[in-house]
Amino acid sequence: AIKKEVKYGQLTELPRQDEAMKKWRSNRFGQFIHWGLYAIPGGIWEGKTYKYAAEFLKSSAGISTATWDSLQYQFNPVKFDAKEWAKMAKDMGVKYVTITTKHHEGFCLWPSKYTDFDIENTPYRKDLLGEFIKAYNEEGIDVSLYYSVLDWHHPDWRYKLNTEEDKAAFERLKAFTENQLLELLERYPTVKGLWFDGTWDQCWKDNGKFSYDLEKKLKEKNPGLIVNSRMRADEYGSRHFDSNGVLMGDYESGYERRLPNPWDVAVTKNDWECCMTIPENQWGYHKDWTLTHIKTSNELIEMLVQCTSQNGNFLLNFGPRGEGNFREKEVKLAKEIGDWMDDNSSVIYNCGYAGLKKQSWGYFTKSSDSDDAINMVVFNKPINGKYRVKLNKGSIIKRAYLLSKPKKSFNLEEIANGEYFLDDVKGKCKDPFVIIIELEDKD
Ligand code: JFZ
Repeated sequence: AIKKEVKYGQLTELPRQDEAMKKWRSNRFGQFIHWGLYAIPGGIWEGKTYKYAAEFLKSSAGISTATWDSLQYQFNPVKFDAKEWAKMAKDMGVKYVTITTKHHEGFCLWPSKYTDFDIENTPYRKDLLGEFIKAYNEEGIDVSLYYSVLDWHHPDWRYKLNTEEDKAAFERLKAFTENQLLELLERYPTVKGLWFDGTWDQCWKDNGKFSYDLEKKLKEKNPGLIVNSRMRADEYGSRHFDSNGVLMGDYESGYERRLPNPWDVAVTKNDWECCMTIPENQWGYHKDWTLTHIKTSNELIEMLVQCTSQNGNFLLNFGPRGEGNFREKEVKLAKEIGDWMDDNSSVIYNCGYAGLKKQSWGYFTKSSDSDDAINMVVFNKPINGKYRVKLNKGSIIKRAYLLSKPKKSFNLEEIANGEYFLDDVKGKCKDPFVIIIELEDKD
């Protein structure tokens, strides 16, 4: 294919190898928080339940902007305890968090100079985002900020620019967007990343230069800042990847409620992140969780491991209530995942693709700290009780053992060059468990 000249594509060479990016990559597990006015009605309006995503209730129920915006005067999360939230996240095992500072509804969780539709003008009044960032940072958790460019509240937002008046409005929206983002980075200097959303509108796609210049400006303001590919379009309107297929932003953020399926080694060459909901498509708080399947902790842990095995991060979403606390089910799942992480996080943090094909019992991961060990995370126990392990030709297993019982070694049966059966593995099979493979030194 003939290469196009792309002026407003990627800013730097990928994958980034600076300290900030290495840290992001080693984190692997993050918490996503969707919180805004939509948490108050929680998917139910005038007695009617709307099954579609709770954060879209305004649009699903056809609520006028004036009516929706008046929810601002009800936003009073008296049960919000930033320290408790941060503790729950820490105990779950996440190393970073991404919180919605402004979702499509346009309401801002920080006191913004550029709008009155913000936390300052609610009964709560305080700088909620500031409290949040401080508490998470104190637990050692990196904070990234989600920001929707699409804005149902802002009078200057429109999908497509048809008239001169639309173009003038978009100029004002661009200034507003840039001002707010620079304000966020100015107010909260510990922020590690920005997670852009609502960038699928025609106006954004038609203005690749704007997102290019903006990415540059934001990174000048906060060196090391990490932005998702969803932020960007190039001058031809290509999103995420430029017109030559080069990834834009710092990592691919197209894995939305899905994983590479089937497992695919091709994805390991870029940094990427999967964002996932616990129910089906619900990001904001929905009162009725009987509407769809609710994932179990083992399903979620498998997704986390699958991401890790392919060099991806896993961002698991929580939707707190309007009052500021989490539903019991979310607390319980966080605890179950945390219990698993307590014993097994060494196969997650700082780990990635092991250089081997996917095998039927589960996933390999490999720590970048170790040359001679690989981790097997088991989700499917074979009926014959033997684990078939296919390594690269010439690889010799020195020893294999359960991470939870390092003293006992398994019997090894060599089947072919680099291929083994592990026998006599009496792993508990209720939860995903880890087998460590120690390799013979090659030289
Ligand atoms: C967007 C939002 O509309 C949604 O409310 C939530 O914030 C989510 C994280 O992002 O939804 C999307 C965005 C992209 C895709 C699907 C839903 N996509 O690329 O398939």
